[in-house]
Amino acid sequence: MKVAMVTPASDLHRTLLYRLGHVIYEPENSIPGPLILGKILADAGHTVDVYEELYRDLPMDKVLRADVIGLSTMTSTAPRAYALADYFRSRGKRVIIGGFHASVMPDEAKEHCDQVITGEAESVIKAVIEGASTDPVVRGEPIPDIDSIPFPDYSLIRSPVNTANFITSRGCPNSCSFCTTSRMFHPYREMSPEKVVEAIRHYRAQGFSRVNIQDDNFTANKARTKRICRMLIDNNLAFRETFFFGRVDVADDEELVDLLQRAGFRIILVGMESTNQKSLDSVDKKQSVGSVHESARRLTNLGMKLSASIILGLEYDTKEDIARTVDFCRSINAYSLQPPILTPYPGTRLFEELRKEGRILTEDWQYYDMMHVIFRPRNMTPLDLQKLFKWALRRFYSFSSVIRVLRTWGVAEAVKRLGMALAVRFGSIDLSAPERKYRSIISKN
Ligand code: B12
Ligand code: SF4
Repeated sequence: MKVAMVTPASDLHRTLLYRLGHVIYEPENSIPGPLILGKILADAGHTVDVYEELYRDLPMDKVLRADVIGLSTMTSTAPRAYALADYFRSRGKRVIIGGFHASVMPDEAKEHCDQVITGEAESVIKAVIEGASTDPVVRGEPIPDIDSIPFPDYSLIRSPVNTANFITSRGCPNSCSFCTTSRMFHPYREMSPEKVVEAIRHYRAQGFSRVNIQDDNFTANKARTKRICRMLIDNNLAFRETFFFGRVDVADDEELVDLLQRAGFRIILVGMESTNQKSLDSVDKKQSVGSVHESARRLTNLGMKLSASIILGLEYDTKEDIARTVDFCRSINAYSLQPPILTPYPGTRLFEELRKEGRILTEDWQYYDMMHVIFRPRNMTPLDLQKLFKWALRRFYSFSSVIRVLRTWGVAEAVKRLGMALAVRFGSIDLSAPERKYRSIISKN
């Protein structure tokens, strides 16, 4: 059978402005799930093509050559996935929908397709595509031994990709109330260090010079992380600069930091979230502000590139708290700032709580992208929080920071920072239809 797997992007993320932003901000990369499922289907003898819509429009004529089309959903991409699904079905195609959003809203997704797969789809994808499993909603059970799952196969992708995203564990041992991934991937499972090294060898052989490790917490099991690092160093397989998500407490283990750096794991994204302890506690973060700050400072002092993620809009945060957190990140010379706006994703405890309190402003899912305020915060208006998001970006990616970046990381990074400084200033002048619609939602609240 001929199968196309499509990862859509929302109307907003397909505008010229966002596409330009992607060029500056991140190297082209793909969501791994469809490439794993595609590999399973290709091994079973099907012809598979995988497309991403984030960086380039879909070549519809090619997609429509498939017999079956699989669509991946995040919450913000669900409306676009549904529009595509309706179109593909009108052209006589069989359509399957899966991924994060469809897993928690299967009845909604079902209206637009032939079958929905919820959860991790590896165990059922072949049966569904081949017609052996015909229920309208099929539950994919998590595979306990993730070593047995094939690597994402980048030879199947027909869209531009220059970085291989790869995940070496599934889920997270913690359970923060806003988090969707720890619910989607449950229980927490780890790939063996041997398998991780095999994957890195595989991506090197495929010609990749960059890999992003997309585990929710690559350092959750420090002994395993150390073993992976040692094996990469011993086999001379380290990439120059690998990105990963970690807990800030890696800083407490200098041996680990040293091994990570020697194995090329130099860009760490850490969820620092807030400088307000009550806010941290409100989302079950189980960390103290003081220790997070101390560890973050130590990480930058030890030469790691720290991508600081702070959540804007936590229950008890005030404008002053947010300003203090941004300034702290500047003061320690964090490599980048990610200020996602708190987003109550359907399926999380947070969504249920805010809905019960009547604080959800819209269920137009396209705005659930962590860049739009879609709930009423406790200590400020939604518009104030939306403005703070833009302020945080402008404050961190200031023109004066370009000099600091030049001194710390050199010319290439300084040029990138200059691009960001321009983008966060002029990017807010967005006249696209989705932004106009959003402004009308937020101004009423
Ligand atoms: C890599 C990644 C990206 C990459 C690549 C994404 C892309 N090109 O679209 C980049 C950095 C570009 C990105 C961007 C965004 N991302 Co992102 N991303 C991730 C990340 C960190 C890892 C993905 C991964 O490796 N997962 C592991 C694999 C195994 O899972 P999977 O790909 O989801 O696939 C499995 C299932 O979902 C299912 N499945 C998936 N697709 C399909 C399709 C079919 C047909 C079927 C049957 C099953 C199925 O089966 C797969 C195998 O088990 C996840 C977090 C996470 N841990 O998942 C966030 C995550 C998916 N992203 C998220 C968000 C919000 C975004 C952005 C909106 C952020 C932003 N503000 O720009 C954008 C939207 C991009 C878009 N397409 O419009 C959220 C989604 C939350 C939600 N519930 O909707 C997540 C969960 C992070 C979070 N905050 O919790 N992202
Ligand atoms: S630590 Fe991160 S990945 Fe783990 S539950 Fe909390 S937010 Fe989710």
